[in-house]
Amino acid sequence: MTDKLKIGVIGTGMIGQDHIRRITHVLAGGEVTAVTDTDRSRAQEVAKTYGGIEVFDSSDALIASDAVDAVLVCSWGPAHEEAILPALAAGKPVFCEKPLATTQEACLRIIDAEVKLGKRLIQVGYMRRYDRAYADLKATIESGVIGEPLMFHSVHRNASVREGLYTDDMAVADTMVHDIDVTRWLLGDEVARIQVIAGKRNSVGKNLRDPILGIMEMRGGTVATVEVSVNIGYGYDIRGEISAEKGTVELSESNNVVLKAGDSFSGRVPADWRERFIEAYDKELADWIEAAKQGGASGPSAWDGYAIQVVSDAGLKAADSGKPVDIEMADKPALYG
Ligand code: NAD
Ligand code: ISE
Repeated sequence: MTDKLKIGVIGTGMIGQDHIRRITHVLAGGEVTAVTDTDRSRAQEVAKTYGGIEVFDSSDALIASDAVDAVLVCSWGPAHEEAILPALAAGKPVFCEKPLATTQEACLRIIDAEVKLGKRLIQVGYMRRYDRAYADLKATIESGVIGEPLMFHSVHRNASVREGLYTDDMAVADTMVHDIDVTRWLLGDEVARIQVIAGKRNSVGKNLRDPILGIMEMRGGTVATVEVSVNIGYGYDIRGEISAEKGTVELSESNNVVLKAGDSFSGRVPADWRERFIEAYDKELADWIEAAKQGGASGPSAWDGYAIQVVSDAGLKAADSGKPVDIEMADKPALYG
């Protein structure tokens, strides 16, 4: 396919709109031709803003349309499966925002359907793998210069979350899932056990279990710690450091410049995920568009989505009990290498 990929977007909320903006104004290979949202007025508003976009009443109708070559799923997690399965049945490539689905059973149904097709058609939106700093972290580990990784320390702080909409379980199921993804990816290993500790609560958003500390033991023995804080106030702060046998490597601050004035120095803290990972989102969607044009998919797979869901479910159990929970996963189909 040499023309632009015709993309149908399911879910036109925050990230749906951000992806429509980048497909329309930043990337060259695709165009948004169709949208749908359970809140029809929101979809209509977006179609009006951009022009040339058809509004559909349902995801099934959008997927079936000839105006759609590939499907971008940006609805709420529990609605992802009902969009992905019909898209796979129609043989249309899918980019699904994280999480792949919200239960292991749904993830396995999606994997089953993709395996039956005999080729990958799904990319899941774990965008940190496309971030330059994370890619450098991985390249440094793989170069061998710091030796064997022993520990990974991840910090994931959100300035604030939507009160009433962001619930206790989301610290693991919506936020920590990114850290679970990069831990598996950086270390090239699966999680064997997870413990989640909640201590003193932040008095901002005082009904939430916030902050929490996740401790993951990988099958190969490397240990990863993850701090998730969701009402830190000062900005969106993402950190990561590998401690290895012969050295360490960490993400640097994401500033373009550091200001020194008077007797102090300072730099900008990103406001939110859209700002911090703007390049990574651009790259992940560019990658998806190219692979979709060839009738395939690359990047984080449905298997990654499933593996993260298993760890996330165990993390929620661990948070409730305060005890470590062992990870039990299905066998990995050959399709996912
Ligand atoms: P949002 O609430 O702003 O938008 C979701 C939209 O989906 C809403 O407009 C809602 O009406 C619509 N919707 C819900 N169910 C639907 C269905 N069955 N069919 C059609 N539309 C439906 O939420 P958001 O923040 O944009 O998050 C959407 C998804 O993106 C979530 O899965 C979230 O985890 C993910 N997300 C990923 C990142 C990231 O960093 N990769 C960042 C934010 C959100
Ligand atoms: C949001 O859904 C994301 O995926 C962001 O990347 C994450 O930082 C945030 O905590 C989530 O709510």
